[in-house]
Amino acid sequence: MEPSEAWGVRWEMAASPMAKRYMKVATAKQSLVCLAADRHTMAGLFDLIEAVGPHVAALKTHVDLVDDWTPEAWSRFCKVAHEANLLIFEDRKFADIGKISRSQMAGIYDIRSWSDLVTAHLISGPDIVDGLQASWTDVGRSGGVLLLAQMSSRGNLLHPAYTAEVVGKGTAHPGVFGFIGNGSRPKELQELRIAVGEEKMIWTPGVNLAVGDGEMGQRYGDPTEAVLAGSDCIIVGSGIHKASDPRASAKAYADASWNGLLQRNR
Ligand code: 5BU
Repeated sequence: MEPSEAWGVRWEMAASPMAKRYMKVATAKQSLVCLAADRHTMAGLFDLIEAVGPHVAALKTHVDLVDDWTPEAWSRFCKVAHEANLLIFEDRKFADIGKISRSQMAGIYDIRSWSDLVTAHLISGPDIVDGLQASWTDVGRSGGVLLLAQMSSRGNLLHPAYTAEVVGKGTAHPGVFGFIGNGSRPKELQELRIAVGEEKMIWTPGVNLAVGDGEMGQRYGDPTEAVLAGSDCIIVGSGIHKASDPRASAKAYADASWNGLLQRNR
């Protein structure tokens, strides 16, 4: 199937080359799954990528939670991810002023040199997006920012008025790839999609086939429902990496998300 057929209006409206790249990969793999690769060792990460690579379209990392992290091992890991045709998304949740966020993209982890996407809060104002974009330019690369418009955790402070401001500023900025929405609440997600319109991506954590409450305030919603409500990518962590058979689990999430997309565009 061609991406234009699978994605319909989103494909036509998406202005960002990174969004097009994601939709192509997702179509080729028939999977709208971003794996939250929250394993704490490099070996665990390599195992995971090998097991699930064919069934996921992107890889979400927390580079600072790996116990035995080294620049060499990480660069090998990113190479393997590229070979597996995965976008790399560092969920760093930047929140500082523009110039410091730009510097934080460098430093020991040098996120600007290997990330295709990063998350940011808009709490410090819109210049954070320019700071992050400048850091990719500094190394001759390009990337996209996902702004946190909602979160999946209970009691979070991203209230509707805040969400509306993030969406208003973010939709107007070409450096914004899209928004993080709450995958655990389809109704909130539908409202977010209406506010965002068709041009930008909405990616959603808080998704698990076992719907309900997770650890420490995490909340989970159903993958197909999230896509039907307007999510373009379900971010799944423990549902895959803690499963007894991560590959089979990744395939199950891929099918649930892909079926959701086909139903949505029917
Ligand atoms: P889980 O194991 O599927 O619960 O992992 C969820 C991942 O998504 C984890 O890496 C979080 O950092 C990330 N996440 C989230 O759970 N909720 C949010 O609102 C945001 C990110 Br933003």
